[in-house]
Amino acid sequence: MKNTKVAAILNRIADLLEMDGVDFRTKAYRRAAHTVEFLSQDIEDVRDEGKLEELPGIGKSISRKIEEILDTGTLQYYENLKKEFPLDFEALAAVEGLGPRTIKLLYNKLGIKNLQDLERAAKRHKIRRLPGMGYKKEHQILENLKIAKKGTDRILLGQILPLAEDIKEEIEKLDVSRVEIAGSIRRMQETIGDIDLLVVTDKPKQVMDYFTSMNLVDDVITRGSLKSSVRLKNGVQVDLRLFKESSFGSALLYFTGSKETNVMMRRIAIRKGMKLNEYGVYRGEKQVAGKTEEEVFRKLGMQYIEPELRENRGEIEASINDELPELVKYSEIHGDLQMHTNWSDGSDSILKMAQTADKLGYEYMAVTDHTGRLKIANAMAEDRIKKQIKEINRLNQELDGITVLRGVEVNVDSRGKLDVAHDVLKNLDVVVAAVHSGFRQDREKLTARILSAMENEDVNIIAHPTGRKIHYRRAYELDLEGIFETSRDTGTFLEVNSQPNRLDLKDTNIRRAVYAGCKLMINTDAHSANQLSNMKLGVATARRGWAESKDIINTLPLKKFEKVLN
Ligand code: DGT
Ligand code: CA
Ligand code: CA
Ligand code: ZN
Repeated sequence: MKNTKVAAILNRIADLLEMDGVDFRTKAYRRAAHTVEFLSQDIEDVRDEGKLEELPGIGKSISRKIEEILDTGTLQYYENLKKEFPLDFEALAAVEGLGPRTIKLLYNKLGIKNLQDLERAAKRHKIRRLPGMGYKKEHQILENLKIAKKGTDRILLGQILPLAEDIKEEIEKLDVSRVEIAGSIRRMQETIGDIDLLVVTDKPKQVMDYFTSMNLVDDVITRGSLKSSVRLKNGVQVDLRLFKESSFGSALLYFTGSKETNVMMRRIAIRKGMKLNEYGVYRGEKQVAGKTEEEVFRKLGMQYIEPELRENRGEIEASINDELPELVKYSEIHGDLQMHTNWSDGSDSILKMAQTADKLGYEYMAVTDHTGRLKIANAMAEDRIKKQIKEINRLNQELDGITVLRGVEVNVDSRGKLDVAHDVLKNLDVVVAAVHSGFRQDREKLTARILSAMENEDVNIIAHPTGRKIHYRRAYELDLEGIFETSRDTGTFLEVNSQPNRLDLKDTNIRRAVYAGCKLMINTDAHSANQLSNMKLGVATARRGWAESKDIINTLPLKKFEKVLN
């Protein structure tokens, strides 16, 4: 169970040692970390059997350290190393291009300990004067720093969407004729900066009074007759703006953004001898459109652009040329093909998951609990997989309305092999394969692992293909074009994982995959029944990736879906 934790500490020691340069010690710790990470047994069991030193790359000294971690939860040697370099290594290392050596240089020469120090030094041009740095590197650090900082300031869409919808519903109970959520939330961007609300009302005072005194509000930032901003107790800012009915469409368009899309739209209006702003489309002084978004687009000679596409990624041109995709709809999903139950690390029973999926209107779902040797997530060994198949068969006789498919989520090991035998897999309807360890392998190795999983005939789906976790772990370095090609050639589906912090593949990669001719599946990877509703985040991501229903296999009805699986 503690394998991941032990491996993480060993890797961090290697990081810290590497600040003095790569030597035999850093290599030894990396190797040991790799061994522990890929270990098929529980590290505690190995230790109890007194066999730590028999593991590859683990000698007397590291084995003692592993014991200390297992006994005390930490390691004095590691704590001391951290004291030697009292800096926020994690945050600094999250800046692309900053490795242990550079971090040490920056600490020793400029005393840089965290992102704020780094930003100050870069802006004062102190970094370029350091040996081996120069103007270009300094500039790059500043750019990458922005990305790293943006990453942590912003909030996951999945965390904020329900809250924004609640606020919207409460305001709808007042004397209002329209309430809409605008901004990045309406575009369903994966992370968001704040909540933007637009309201039409005859009772502006009533609305502003309510808005500035909601229970959720911590602090009123500004209160005006047409715009107020508050900060909620969870730190999120909410802007509320009032508009007239006759301007609501153009206001919604403007405050939905993105900024870049707005700029392009305004140019088109000008080219047509008109003017576009948040109050309407104008010819001279006369408002010629503005009540609805549709009307504004029409007036500008454009096809309506769905909010999820408004990122200035070619949608304006496509709209003018009548070439926008017909995006997959939120209501078109017929089944969810990755979820976990209390047979592994999920919290609900198969029955509860099935009943909930049924309520969501699905025709089918697959139970894909963790399997194999990896000692995480209460994985199922082969005998339990067989038992579970029986249980699902029994349930299917009981249930009507939804079909439960028999599936597993298998691990792709360090050489691209699966951790469950073909003889077991061949009896299942759905085999989801995923990389769950060894993220530090290089691009070639990681790509090769995924390719060989795709070439395995038992595998139907590659789950969360790039492994990223928003705010936590960058995507693996992968040859995505190679993966797309093999996915297409082998008919292996790539997942759009709907977990709020995964959304993997992400929008821009979905677009590349669709362009390459791959077929995708949008799954929730739910670990409880209420997480099944995350599906809309995955669909939103697919829409942001310009996917149509023909690109998404689980838009198929069961009969056709089963044919495609075989
Ligand atoms: P966020 O809040 O950082 O997740 O992103 P947005 O897109 O919601 O940005 P926000 O809240 O600053 O503004 C909402 C929309 O208002 C934005 O998408 C486009 C529009 N907008 C705001 N400021 C400007 C601006 O300076 N120029 C233009 N053209 N549009 C703007
Ligand atoms: Ca916003
Ligand atoms: Ca805003
Ligand atoms: Zn799981």
